[in-house]
Amino acid sequence: REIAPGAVHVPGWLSMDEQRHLVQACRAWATGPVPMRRTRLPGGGVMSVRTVCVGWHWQPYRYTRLAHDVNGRKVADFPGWLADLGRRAVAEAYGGPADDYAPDTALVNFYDAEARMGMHQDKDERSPAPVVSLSIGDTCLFRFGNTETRGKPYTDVELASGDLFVFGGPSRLAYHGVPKVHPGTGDPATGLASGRLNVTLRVTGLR
Ligand code: MD3
Ligand code: FE
Repeated sequence: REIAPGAVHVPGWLSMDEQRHLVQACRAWATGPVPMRRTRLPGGGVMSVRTVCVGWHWQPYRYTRLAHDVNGRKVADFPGWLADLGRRAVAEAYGGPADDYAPDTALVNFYDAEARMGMHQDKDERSPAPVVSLSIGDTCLFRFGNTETRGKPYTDVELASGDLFVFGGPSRLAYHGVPKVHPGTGDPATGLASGRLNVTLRVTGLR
């Protein structure tokens, strides 16, 4: 389950109850103060993924308290139960206590059947702490690359509903992306009728 140093995949980690709870929470955030939207990129492009942020607002390529690029409002507070889930996730992946892991932001990405995410690095956080990724709904093809280039070598992994992935240490700055979602592969019992949700927990290093 260690794909690369610090990159640990735990298939089926979330229970069905936890997945349902996360779907409900994502629904509330998606219609909250700063609604879920396709992020506009500085070059004029628009992401195919829909995103809503919790705790801090991410806009390319920084974190802010207010969503200046959407409606100027403050995003929803980061809940304590989500930080607890993050600590349990890091403890599970790395096999030890993670009491010092204090995520303060979540990026919730929704993929319809056509959505993709190109190869990129997550380097807007000013903390070396790991990123926790939770997947719900349709299975996707996840591409985990290297820290030097967008291209090869990379490892392809299928991410299914309930899967946990933790990216820390030497993997924290690796290129990664989602080249494909497999429509109709999710279980509607999660509360998600179609598409894929990915929730990433992060430490911004901001205050
Ligand atoms: C590896 N999300 O939000 S999750 C992102 O499925 C993002 O929505 C994808 O890439 C998604 O930035 C991939 C897996 C993931 C998330 C963060 C990482 C892998 C990562 C940060 C560093 C290294
Ligand atoms: Fe990313």
